[in-house]
Amino acid sequence: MFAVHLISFFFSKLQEDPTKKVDRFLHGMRLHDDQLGDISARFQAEMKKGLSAKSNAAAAVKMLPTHVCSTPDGSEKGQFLALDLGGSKFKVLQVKVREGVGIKKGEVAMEEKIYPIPKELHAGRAAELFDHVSESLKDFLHEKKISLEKKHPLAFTFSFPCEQASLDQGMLLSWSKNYRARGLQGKDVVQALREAIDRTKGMDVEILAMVNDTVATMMTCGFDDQCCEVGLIIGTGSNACYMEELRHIDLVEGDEGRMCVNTEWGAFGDDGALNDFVTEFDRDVDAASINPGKQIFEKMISGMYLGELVRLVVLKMAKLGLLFDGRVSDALRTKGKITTGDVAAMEEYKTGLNNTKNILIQLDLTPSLDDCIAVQHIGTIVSFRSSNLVAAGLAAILTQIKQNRNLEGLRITVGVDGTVYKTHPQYPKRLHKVVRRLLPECQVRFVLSDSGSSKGAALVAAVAQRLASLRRKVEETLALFKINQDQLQLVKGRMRERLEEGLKSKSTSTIKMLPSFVYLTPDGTERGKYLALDLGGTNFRAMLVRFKKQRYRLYHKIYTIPLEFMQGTGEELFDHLAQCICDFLDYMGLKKARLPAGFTFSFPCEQAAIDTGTLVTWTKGFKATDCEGHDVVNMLQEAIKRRNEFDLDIVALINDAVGTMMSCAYEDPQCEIGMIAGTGTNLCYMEELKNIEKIDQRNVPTKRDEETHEAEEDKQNAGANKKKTEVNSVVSKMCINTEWGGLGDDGCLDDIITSFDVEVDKNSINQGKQRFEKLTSGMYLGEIVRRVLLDLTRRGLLFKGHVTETLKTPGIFETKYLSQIESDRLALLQVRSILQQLGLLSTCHDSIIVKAVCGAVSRRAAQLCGAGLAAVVDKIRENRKLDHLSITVGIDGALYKLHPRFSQVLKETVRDLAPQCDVTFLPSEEGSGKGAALIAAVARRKQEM
Ligand code: 0WK
Ligand code: 0WK
Ligand code: BGC
Ligand code: BGC
Repeated sequence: MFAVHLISFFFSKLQEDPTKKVDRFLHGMRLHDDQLGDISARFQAEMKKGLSAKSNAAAAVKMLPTHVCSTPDGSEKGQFLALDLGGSKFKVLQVKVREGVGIKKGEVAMEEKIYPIPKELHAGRAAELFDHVSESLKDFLHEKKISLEKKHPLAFTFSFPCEQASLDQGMLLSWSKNYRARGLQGKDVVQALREAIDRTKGMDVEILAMVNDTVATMMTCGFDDQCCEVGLIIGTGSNACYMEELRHIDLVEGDEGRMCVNTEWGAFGDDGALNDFVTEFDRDVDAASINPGKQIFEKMISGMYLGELVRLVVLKMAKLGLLFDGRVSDALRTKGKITTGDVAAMEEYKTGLNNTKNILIQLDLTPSLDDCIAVQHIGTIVSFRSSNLVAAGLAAILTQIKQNRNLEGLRITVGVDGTVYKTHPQYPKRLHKVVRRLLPECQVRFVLSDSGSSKGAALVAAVAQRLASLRRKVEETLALFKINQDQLQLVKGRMRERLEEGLKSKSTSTIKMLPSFVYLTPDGTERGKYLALDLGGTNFRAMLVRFKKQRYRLYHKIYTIPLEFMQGTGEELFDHLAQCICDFLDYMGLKKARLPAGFTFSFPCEQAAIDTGTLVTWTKGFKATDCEGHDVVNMLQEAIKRRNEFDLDIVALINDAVGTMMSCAYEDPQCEIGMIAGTGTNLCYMEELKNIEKIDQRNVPTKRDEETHEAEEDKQNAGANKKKTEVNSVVSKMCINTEWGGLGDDGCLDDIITSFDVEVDKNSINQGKQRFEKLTSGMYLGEIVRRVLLDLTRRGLLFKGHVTETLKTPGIFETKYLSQIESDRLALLQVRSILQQLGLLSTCHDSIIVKAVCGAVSRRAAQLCGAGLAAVVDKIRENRKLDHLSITVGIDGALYKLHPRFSQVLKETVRDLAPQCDVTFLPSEEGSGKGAALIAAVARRKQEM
């Protein structure tokens, strides 16, 4: 019988090939690559519309954030219950990921049971549908003898468009496919399931994650293939998800890392974007569907509709006499009579034609061979168009990923599931071919999700569980650096007590409160040329400052201080300084000038006068020998003498905080505080002389002393100075260099010092000293961060637990990295490249944690400095018996100037802790050099008197 058919087939070849008439009839469905390229571009445009906050609401393609931020990384483990609802089969499963009896290492074992969903529940009340789901779950626990007592984490695959604010919450936007249960749209699906489980009673289930089936499929395939970053469903419905850059997802906070986006591409065209490709048959399918106007793209490609499309085409051609000699049967007129399964059967290699015949006969038709060939070809065109359209959508997604990563080509895997893809013989091959034709520069691998999506859902739940416990553990560590308002008030109080104590003559305070013998801030009358020398935390600067009519010129040169001089002998260190000065004077052609000099020495010095000072103790990275207890001005003079190439008249020795205050006071007379937030930390301020018990008040100069000579010079413009000279009052204030870095050396900060701080102190060159500085300054913040990162890595919470030599290297994590890593401008990728430079390979998630650690450490530093400053400004306000004080703080140091958030947190903390003070921060432009020259100018004038 069949042979006869074959012969007449060849005979008919001589007649017109029946497929030709079908090709003509369905030319609107036969899409060539340009059209597919166009559809792909349209879809990518729709994707961008869905991702952007501005256009998302109106976008047809919703691009729903899924809060799945990483594909499986091999560390997921645990036992989970899983529900898989929304595809052709509702399944309840138990998934054991690398854990549990008889699970081979790295393996996942699953037990599942399919529970039919009675048709009426598809369109009934959602509560009933979920009761059925929950009762099925309970039945499954019974059947699999899974204890009802134990708390079971559950992963829920729900294959409908949901707007999710987190993994364990999701509002149903609309039903699709053959579901339209009432009372759930706009509601939280997870909550509805929880309520149903509560109604069913007798189960203790914790719903950890709800995912779309595309996401679960991507994760399932990602378990074995790390390149799997796209999930594709071509089943009853159709949809795709992929890993998008977080910075492109406006609806989710943060721009760091990636997040899986559920495109819900089924709705592509709902806004008419595909009207020029939608055929009359598509419109008929849509009109007869339960959601007309919705899911246009899905209705052109997915299993729920392909069979119907074929039926409508066959019906139309039959009516037009192009098939079955125009005879039409009721069956052919009946919706759903040709299923997508039938279409797949028609396309079976060998049996396709015969299957077609049988299908048509079942439709009470008596098809000729040509009819069978034609109908088979209709099936081919309809399913071919489906795979072409899916390819176009996929090409848009892969192009988006390629562009996101600025790549020429892309090597990626697509995880696929769905009855159409799985059961339609030709579908996979066709899809792969067209994708590779549309994207020749990409290497796209397709992996079929062999065991359904619940493995993936369980992995998401495992990730959620792990991330939750990881986040909890990281949060616990970061919480150690959190300082609340009460604690800050305590620090402010402790700072205040020790400021007061430090002013006393026999003070035991760890805050040394060193008199600076600087009484007045500049008044703009300074004249002349001065050399300013500035030994700070990281380098040495020599400057020439020339003051003229309230203006100044400044030339400077910076010299590094090699470590061997910082920690060598005092002689070597000061010889190095002398050599730098010599080089500078040579460069300025002033070797013969014997200039008056101001020496900024950023270490605690006990001074008896403005031009002498004994180094009390080294701080920061310095520990040159034979310096502590010695007069640093002498040591420099000795070195200059030893060099015997130039001579200097060092008329002032000041601390960098004092120099900074003077520099800024030159611009803003209200500046009476100098603060350094740099390698080290310190603050000075103008204290009432009467409060400084430790100095001999008799040696206090009068204002005249401080101002007289101007009178001579300005006799010309007598009027102006007339008022000044008459006042011969005693100066009332002196600048005190607090050396607040020592707060806590008496243990008064032990309640906020963490074990990491203790380690940093123990491994510093001045253990037990400068505890406040070691919590707040640039020399130490990077090291604190490194030790926290080391601890988190050792606990497996970071860098996959790989403790690299780099991470074990003290001082490797410089504080400048904090400033870089915390800057908002820096995308996570750049954070990763900083970590890479440090030899630390990191994931996006790692970098988020590193950034959080940097933020916690720098925030605490700024808050503590804010508490300290609040203590000082409140003291000054009370000194002056003011209800309200306006004052300016001259500030310098790389931490204040370069860190993206330090200055803001410092300002906020002072405002909160000293509400009666209005504090203005004035960053010092030229460093403390100008300040040193100003003080030198005042000091020199006094000498000449
Ligand atoms: C099997 C997955 C399920 C998904 C389904 C889609 O486990 O999550 O919804 O594939 O294909 P369908 O069953 O609709 O053909
Ligand atoms: C610049 C000043 C200098 C001070 C330094 C502090 O001119 O006196 O020591 O700031 O900042 P650091 O260099 O420690 O960041
Ligand atoms: C739903 C998607 C789902 C797809 C495949 C569509 O109708 O809107 O959420 O992923 O079907 O099941
Ligand atoms: C020193 C201070 C200096 C501060 C800032 C501290 O280590 O003890 O004298 O002002 O660093 O440079």
